[in-house]
Amino acid sequence: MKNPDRIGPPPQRDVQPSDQSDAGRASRRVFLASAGAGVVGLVAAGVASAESLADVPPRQLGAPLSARSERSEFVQLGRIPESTPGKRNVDPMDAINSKTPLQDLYGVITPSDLHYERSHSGIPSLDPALHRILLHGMSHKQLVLTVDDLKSMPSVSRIAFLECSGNGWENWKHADPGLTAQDLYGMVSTHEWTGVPLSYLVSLVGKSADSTWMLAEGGDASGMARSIPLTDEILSEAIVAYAQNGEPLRPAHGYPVRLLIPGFEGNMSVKWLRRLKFGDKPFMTRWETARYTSVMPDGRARQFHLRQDVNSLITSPSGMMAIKPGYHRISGLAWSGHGSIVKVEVSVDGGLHWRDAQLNTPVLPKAQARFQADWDWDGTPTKIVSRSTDEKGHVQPTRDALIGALGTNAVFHFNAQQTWSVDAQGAVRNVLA
Ligand SMILES: Nc1nc2c(c(=O)[nH]1)N[C@H]1C(S)=C(S)[C@@H](COP(=O)(O)O)O[C@H]1N2
Ligand SMILES: [Mo]
Repeated sequence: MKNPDRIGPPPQRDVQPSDQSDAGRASRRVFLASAGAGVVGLVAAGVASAESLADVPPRQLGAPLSARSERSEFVQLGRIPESTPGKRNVDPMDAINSKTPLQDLYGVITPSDLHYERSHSGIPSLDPALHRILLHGMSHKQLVLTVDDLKSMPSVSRIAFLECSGNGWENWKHADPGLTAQDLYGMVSTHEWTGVPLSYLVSLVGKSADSTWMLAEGGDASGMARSIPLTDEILSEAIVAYAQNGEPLRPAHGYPVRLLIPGFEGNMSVKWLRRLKFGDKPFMTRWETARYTSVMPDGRARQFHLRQDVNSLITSPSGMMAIKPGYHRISGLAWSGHGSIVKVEVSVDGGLHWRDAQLNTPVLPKAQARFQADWDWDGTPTKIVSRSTDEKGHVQPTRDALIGALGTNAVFHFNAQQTWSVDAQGAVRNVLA
């Protein structure tokens, strides 16, 4: 639109309009959407046609270049620190989680400063020159490695999600309608991780053949220590990582070195790693006897539920958003600790009918995948929901099926389908189903 108050010289016209009259101008600014135009027509709905540079703002003088770039002043992105579970706006001293703003992000890689944080005793500041990693137990050699030793070894890089087993725990018993995608599922993020393959270190110390478990211990005050089963899968995929998204690990994520076990519950990816001990049975730390167990409906506790199951959610539109009738590009994230996502289905009528969403490529194993689907909302109240399937054939369960199997005493491993309701005003809210 022509702005009479425009400051600066009039922009160059590179397209000659055939009709300069206001009426002609307005008539050309009709909506491009037309019947039967399919996806393209839908996408263009609401987009006015422009005809020359007079319709776009002029060029601008720039700010000086800098050593480190910041986000635009027009972009507000942040995590939400909380105490557990679901207590928000807490004093950061009391926070134990800080959640990723899933609904504000694009693609599948989480910016490093927005990767969720889960730390049981704060964030230690470890000097890499002083830090050491002890390798011992049932192995032929005992070794103490420096961080430089690790960096001089063969390395791998891998894009993988990390997810706290507590992710989604708000929805076990009831659905708080005031929660956003971030509040509900902000404890999953995807990064590119770089480090030494665990298998390389295992061969370096000569792990004895009957050592089938490994204790991983962190250097923070919490005494975080987990027993890791040394399956072929974990031996071939685990990384002793020192970098994330191209830079050294950030302190909150384990600087200078952490374990990364793709596909398994986040607490096994021990941060600030100080020791790996090989053994022939689980070490039964308090983290696996008291902490990361789930009380089943019959009262018994389930231990070593280690893998993160198939999961997905629609991030746009999602909780606490407001939408208008008309075209919407549904977008969301799907992931599975079993491997690659092969299918995501979307329902816009509360699960009565399903259709396949588009999966953005590449779809990587044990990484988040981005899905999209077209939706023309007619303005009547409804419910939208997604359901993912992974390469091993696991289908994301309904909430009823998950509760039927695990009851509601459990806190961890909630991977049920997430339903958002949309009311007549277009308000999007968290509901059970
Ligand atoms: N040493 C140590 N390692 C730890 C933790 C911790 O508190 N201390 N938290 C664990 C938990 S519960 C999770 S979900 C992940 C979170 O990793 P992130 O903060 O890098 O996202 O780290 C795990 N590793
Ligand atoms: Mo966690």
